[in-house]
Amino acid sequence: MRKNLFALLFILAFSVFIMAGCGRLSVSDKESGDDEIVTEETETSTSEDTKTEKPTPEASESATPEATPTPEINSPTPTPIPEIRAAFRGHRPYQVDFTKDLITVSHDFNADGQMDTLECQPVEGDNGGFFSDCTLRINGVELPKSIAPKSEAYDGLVTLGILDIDTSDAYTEFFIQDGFLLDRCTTYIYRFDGKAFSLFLKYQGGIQGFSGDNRLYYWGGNLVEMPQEPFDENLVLRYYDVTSKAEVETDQIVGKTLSLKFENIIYKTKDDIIQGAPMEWDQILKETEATRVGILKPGQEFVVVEKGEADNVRIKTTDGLEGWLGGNHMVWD
Ligand SMILES: [Ca+2]
Repeated sequence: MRKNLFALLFILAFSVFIMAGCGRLSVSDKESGDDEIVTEETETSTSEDTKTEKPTPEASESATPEATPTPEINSPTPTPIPEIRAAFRGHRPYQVDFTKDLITVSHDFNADGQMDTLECQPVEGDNGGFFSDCTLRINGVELPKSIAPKSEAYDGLVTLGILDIDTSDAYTEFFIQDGFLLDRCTTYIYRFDGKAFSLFLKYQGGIQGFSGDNRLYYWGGNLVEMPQEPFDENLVLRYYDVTSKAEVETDQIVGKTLSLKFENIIYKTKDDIIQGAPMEWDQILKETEATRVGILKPGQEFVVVEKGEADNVRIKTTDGLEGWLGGNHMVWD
């Protein structure tokens, strides 16, 4: 009887061991337990919640490297140095979307004249293939788990980016974006000094660009942001000032001659600008029949005459139409 009990216990223990070790990297197993905080609550949080949240800069936190098993290396991507330079010239971050592949980027992160190698291996969580975690190293030094991003977004960690917040200092920062939606994601911005990492800023929002002198341009802070359009510094209406840790309004757009690459409604008044959930172009045309002065054509030049208090500006086109542009940030609630 006792022998049978021992045999049963042994079989049970062995079964648990097999199930626990089956089919997953040890890294995923180790990380997914504590870090899986993907909930319905996160998914259904409203944009209002996000809008009222101020960016929360966090003082550089101390970083103690932890020993973690090396994840499996898949196919490294080519070193994108020219692409980084091109992005920086346009004051845009260089970005790599997370896939199952190891991300490798060569860049001098601490201005010591030596090229550094950043390796980032996304780690899938239990939420339908989204990435809940990642293992990130520069020159073999690992980003400590104490400051690594812990995904709170339903759709997980989505992007790695490189940017240079202040071109006069010795750092090029990199960030990891948690959540796909740019109006409600969290961006973790880090520095590497050659030996250790620090969390430079935890930003509530999606980074679109940077000035190089401590201004961060974010989604929703510009007259328009389109996924297919590169970031245009001329369209900035608000930015986050890293030095003063505050959002700043700017009227730098006023007086400029600009053009947009897609059609836009020119409204009679700023109160006519439609808000709310995104609409098809045909529906917008129908809704604005009585409230528009005309339609701004792609590439048609206009001068910005006045900046409104929201995401709108009064314009005058070169062929004499006057009215308001705006309503480019309609989002789902
Ligand atoms: Ca720098």
